[in-house]
Amino acid sequence: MHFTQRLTHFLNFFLIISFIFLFSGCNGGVLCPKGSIALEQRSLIFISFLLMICIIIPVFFMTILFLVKYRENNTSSDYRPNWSHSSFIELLSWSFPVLIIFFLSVLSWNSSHTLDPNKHIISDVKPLKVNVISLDWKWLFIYPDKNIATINELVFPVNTPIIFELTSNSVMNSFFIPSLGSQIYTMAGMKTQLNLISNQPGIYKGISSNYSGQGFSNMKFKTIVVSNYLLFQKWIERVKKSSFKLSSISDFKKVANVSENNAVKYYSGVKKHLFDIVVKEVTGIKK
Ligand SMILES: [Cu+2]
Repeated sequence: MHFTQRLTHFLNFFLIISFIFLFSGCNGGVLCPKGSIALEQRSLIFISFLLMICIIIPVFFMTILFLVKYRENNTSSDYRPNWSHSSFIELLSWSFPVLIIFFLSVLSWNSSHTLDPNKHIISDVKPLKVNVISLDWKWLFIYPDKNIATINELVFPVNTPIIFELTSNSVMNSFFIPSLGSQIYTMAGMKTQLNLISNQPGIYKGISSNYSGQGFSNMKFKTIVVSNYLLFQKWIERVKKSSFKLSSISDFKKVANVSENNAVKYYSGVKKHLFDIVVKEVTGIKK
């Protein structure tokens, strides 16, 4: 095979591979944001990526350049065995990394403040509170203002800021809806907070992105973002028809029992302040 032929083969292969990588990412991951928080996080990823490309591309070119220029059978270039220092090269090779580190640090500083998970999302719509408790191996979602709870199903209306309060009844887990951005840890005896919004109705996958034992791989939940408040209200009514209740700690303990591959389950009543009780229970402070 000729060199040019081989090169075109390689370039074709490279093109196909890059297309696969470019478009396969777009089925519900962080690169396919559905809410304003996730959108900002994606641009952060892109900007950092582009900045780092500014270093990587010249390095690739220089590698080829040096290989060609300093090959053994090159007789046309200068031979300077005593050369030892160039301020120009020093300046070039230090200034770019310093500049990029500077830009990246400014970027990270700013975005870690604007995208702080504790920060409430500004909107005209009244925010919705959801308490999240990670169990072995399922997710319990409590809607404290609606007096309902579910296992492995999260439903909320579009364009409504959601204030999540999260904890764990067992080991550490990580709550993550990739399409909406911002993963956050759930820890026993601790409360973490997360503010998210979805600007597009749809069904998004939710996962635990922190390994937590043998049932972990099926510890997934569905996030259903409905297109209006009426549909949300209808869903609440459906949950309220359930005959299951979480009206006492012993009810909760039964739910919290270790189990794998859990189906969606609705609870039409929830003990008041159950979330705070679970947080305190674990720490042993029972006053
Ligand atoms: Cu902690």
